[in-house]
Amino acid sequence: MKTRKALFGMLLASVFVLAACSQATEVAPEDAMEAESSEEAMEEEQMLDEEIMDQQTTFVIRIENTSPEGGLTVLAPGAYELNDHPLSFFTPGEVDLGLGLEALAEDGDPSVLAGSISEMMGGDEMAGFMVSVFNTPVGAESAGPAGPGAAYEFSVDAYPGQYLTLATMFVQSNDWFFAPGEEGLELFNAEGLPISGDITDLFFLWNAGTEVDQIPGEGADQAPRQAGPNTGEIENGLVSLVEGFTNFQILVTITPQS
Ligand SMILES: [Ca+2]
Repeated sequence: MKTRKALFGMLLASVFVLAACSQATEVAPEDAMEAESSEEAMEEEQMLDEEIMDQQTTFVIRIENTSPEGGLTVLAPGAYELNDHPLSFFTPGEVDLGLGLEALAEDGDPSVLAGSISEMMGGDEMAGFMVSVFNTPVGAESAGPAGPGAAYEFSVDAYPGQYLTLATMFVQSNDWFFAPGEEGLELFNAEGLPISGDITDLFFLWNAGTEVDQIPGEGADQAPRQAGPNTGEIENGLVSLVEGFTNFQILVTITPQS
């Protein structure tokens, strides 16, 4: 719900901005002074925007499966979102939002989640927002899972103040996925400099709470063995951190391009 509220807030904010812009062009002569100062304010705001836009940076994000050959870690195609505020595909301690995280976490299908978020935001036209999927391992010819030694990579253009989140399934599970915490990743530090390097520590293994867990790597209802998508006992649980399981190896890096 928090995500929805935040999205709705942003939509409202942009409506007000549009309303303010259209008002500014329809002032009577006696309001000229006021118009002038509001024009100045708008110019100032625009300059500030340009300043921020000048600091736009392209970041390459790499999610690598560093498990040894035959290791339990397999990653699946995932989704990512860029926005102007802290963001997450879920709220820890609450049930799944029903936007498509379930298909991502149970079946490695990020398209439902990316599609419903895009729809909620009115498409990809809003400045500073984007949602998409990463689905083809580096060097592979087509979309598919990333086994030991394989990696996904994608890039985003972001300016100071923006946040990124992403999620990718831990394939040998019923409904587990890797993602950052509730606020996503703040792409610039307090000094306005782009973050860089190994950010694995900012990622966690989450349980979507949508399907009852079986032993990792063995469950008949887990993606590699299930009869079809969305097969398994419904759990109706809460999104939470996976506890007592550490048999996974990933490395996440972020590299700002100069
Ligand atoms: Ca399943």
